[in-house]
Amino acid sequence: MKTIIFATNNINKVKEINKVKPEQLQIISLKEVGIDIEIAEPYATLWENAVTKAKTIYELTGKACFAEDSGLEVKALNNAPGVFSARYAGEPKSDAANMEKLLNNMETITDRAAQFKTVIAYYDQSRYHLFEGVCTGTISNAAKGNNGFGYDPIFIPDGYNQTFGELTSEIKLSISHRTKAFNNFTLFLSKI
Ligand code: ITT
Repeated sequence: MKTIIFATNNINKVKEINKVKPEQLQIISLKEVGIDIEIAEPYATLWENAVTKAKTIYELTGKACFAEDSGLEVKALNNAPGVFSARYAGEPKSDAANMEKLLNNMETITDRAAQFKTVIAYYDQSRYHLFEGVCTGTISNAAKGNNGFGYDPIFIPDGYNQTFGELTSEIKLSISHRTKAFNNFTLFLSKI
C-alpha cells in the first residue's frame, strides 16, 4: 500500500480522486494530516501553481504528495478564465458568482467551445513530475443541475446533451480532466 498526501483544501477534489484511485493507493487529505493553510496560487500557469502547492506541503511534511490546479478554458474568451477560474468573479471565491460572470460575458457569443484542464504535480525526494488531463465540451446557456462542483452546472462535455451538473458523478469521473490527469499519474507511480 502506497500512501500519498493530496495537497488541496477542496473537499470535492478529494472525493473525486478517492472514487477513481487504485485500491492499493491510499490518499490522505490535508485535513487528515492536520494541516490547515491556504496556499497562495500566484502564478499565471496551472503547472506552476500545482508545483507550488505540492512543494509547500512536501517541505512541511517531508512526505510524498501531489497537488493539482484546474481551470476552465473558453475558446472565444482567449482561454479565460483558465488559471484564474477560482477567483474569476473576485473575492471571496464563489462558484455561483463565477458562473454568472461567465454566462454574462458569453451572452452574445455563439462559439461555446471550452475545455477543463487539470495539471497534477507530484513531489517526492525534492523532484516534481507533471501530469495533465483535458475534457472538451461547450458552455451551456444557463446553469443546470446540482451535481459536481465549481463550473459543472454550465459545462456540457462532448458526446452528451447535459451539463456535468446534471450528469451522474460516475459519468463525469469516466471522462473528466481530473480522472485523465490522475490516470497518467498512477501509471507513472506503477512504474517507479
Ligand atoms: P485547491 O487549490 O486547494 O486544490 P481550489 O478550489 O482553489 O482548490 P483550483 O485553484 O484548482 O482549486 O480552482 C479552479 C477553479 O475551477 C475553481 O473555481 C473550481 O471550483 C473549478 N473547478 C476545478 N475543477 C473542477 C471541476 O472538475 N468541475 C468544475 N469546476 C471545477
